[in-house]
Amino acid sequence: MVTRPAPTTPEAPVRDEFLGPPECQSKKLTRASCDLVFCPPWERCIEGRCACKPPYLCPTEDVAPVCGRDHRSYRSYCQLMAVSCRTKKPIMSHFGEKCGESLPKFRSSIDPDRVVRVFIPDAESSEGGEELLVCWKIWNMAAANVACKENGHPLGAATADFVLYNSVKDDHSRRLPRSCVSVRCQGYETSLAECVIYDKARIGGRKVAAATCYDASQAPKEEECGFTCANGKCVSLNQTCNGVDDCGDRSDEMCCRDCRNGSLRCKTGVCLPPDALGDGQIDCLDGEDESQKYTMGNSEIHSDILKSSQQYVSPKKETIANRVHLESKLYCGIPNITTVDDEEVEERGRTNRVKRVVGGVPAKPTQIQWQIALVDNRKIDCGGAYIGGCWVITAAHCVRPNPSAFMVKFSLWQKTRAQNTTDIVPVEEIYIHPKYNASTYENDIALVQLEKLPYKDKCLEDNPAVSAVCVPWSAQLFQPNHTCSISGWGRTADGRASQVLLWANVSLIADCQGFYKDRFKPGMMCAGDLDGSVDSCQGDSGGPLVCEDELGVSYLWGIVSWGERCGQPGFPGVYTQVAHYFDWIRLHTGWPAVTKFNS
Ligand code: 4AZ
Repeated sequence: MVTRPAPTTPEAPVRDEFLGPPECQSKKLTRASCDLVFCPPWERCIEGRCACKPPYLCPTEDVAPVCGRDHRSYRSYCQLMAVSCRTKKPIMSHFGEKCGESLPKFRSSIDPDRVVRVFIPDAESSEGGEELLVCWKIWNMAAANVACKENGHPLGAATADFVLYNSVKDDHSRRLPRSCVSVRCQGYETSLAECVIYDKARIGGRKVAAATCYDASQAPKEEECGFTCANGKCVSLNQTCNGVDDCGDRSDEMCCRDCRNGSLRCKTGVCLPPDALGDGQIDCLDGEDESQKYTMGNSEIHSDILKSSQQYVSPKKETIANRVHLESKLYCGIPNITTVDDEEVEERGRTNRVKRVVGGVPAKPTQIQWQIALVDNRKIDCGGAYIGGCWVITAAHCVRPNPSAFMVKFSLWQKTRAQNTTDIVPVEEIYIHPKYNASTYENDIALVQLEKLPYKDKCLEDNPAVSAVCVPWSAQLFQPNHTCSISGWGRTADGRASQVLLWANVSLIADCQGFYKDRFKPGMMCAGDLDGSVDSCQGDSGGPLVCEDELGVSYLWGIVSWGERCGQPGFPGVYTQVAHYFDWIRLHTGWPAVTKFNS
């Protein structure tokens, strides 16, 4: 196989309207930066990096067996990839039960004239499989990178292009295949065997896929490089922020102000390829790529691909099934709407509009289903949020390490009167953040573990008016100016605590350091509006600040913590940033209780 020098970029423009600022570039973000993107199902997110999962953690439902190049049969694609992830060797051969020594395994090669060949095993055929070329139609750098990596070039491809089939020489020693298959890779793959392979077709006189592999020794110098990938590879500037993983580590798609050629930009600054929209698999952390605006036209195209891929099973199907499975284990962030009764509520907040500090309106009796009231020696001075299982999150300044002094009231509306859905649960244990500082309110977060019901493995009876809110695993999930909501029984403008649960919308505010100077510490976050008309106040502490993603799933984004009085213009409310404490929360609650896809 030949390698050509990587294309030189004539001049390297310093600024680019698509590529994000140098501060972001210097972070060397890649596909493993799971504050910004999802890890594949065989990896999980630990401290912001995707790490290999133990194979036994792979889901076992809706999976198909796969055959490895080691002649071993694996239960699922996820299991094989988890092993491959640990050993750093490509193991995948093909989907299917048959995997004996006698059955040839998947392989790919790149001819001296750059034509890409694949051998696809087929237990039914007499030769044990078939050699094919790759169709040019959807061939791109992400796929060419995988082909080159698989054939001994760690930095992947320099170019993904085509060769005219008629010009390909039949070199007698090897028969030239008459058919080609379409290969769609995302870029994480270590072998073309791991990509979606579909649509076998006769080639005729058309173009077939070719790749020039990247040769680091002949690459342009750093100063002359359009964009230097995190892995050191050099790509041209117009290959960045186009949705395609040209680098091979996705670093060219991670820090984007805007995306080229109409590819979608997630709010985290990551550009997605067009085929990621509405394909049933969430790629943006907030689910924007699967929200209604994208699922309309696109789902047809995708079902086409799935139909034609009948011939060769696609790993994407299993990934989607894995996600559905993980999602079904963890139910959070979606209130039970049938129980939000809207008839019986007098919305006094609308009619006699006293300006309350929270600027809020009374909630409906079972509207905020994760809101709890923390009872401390019969008094309610704090709120909290139910995150599922036996766990409630509140502010550290609301509790002491004395569980017997506390009770948790679920589905409370009027502060002093239970409704028929109200449930009162004793507290088993209180975990205050070990670095909580009572004078600065740093790390103002605590976990309240509920007592189990007698002879049961759960802590509260099923209650249609109680739902868990999701715990965010990434501080990038919501951005400044996002509108979220707060709720509580705290003080209103007249200085008195509210008798019914109030709620209000607030915006997330960036650069809070500017308002509070060095009183503002890591792990804190501001929200409200700068004229001070909406704010949380004394008595709301520990209560939830909740943000909804593009799919309508609610996350506990903040915990009411402190502020310079209440409703003071220029002094927004300060909240504990829950995502900042994800690893600490998970340490106590365990993985399954809080983790959605990145587990
Ligand atoms: C408090 O004293 C308190 N304006 C809570 C929230 C805010 C101020 C004070 C935010 O518990």
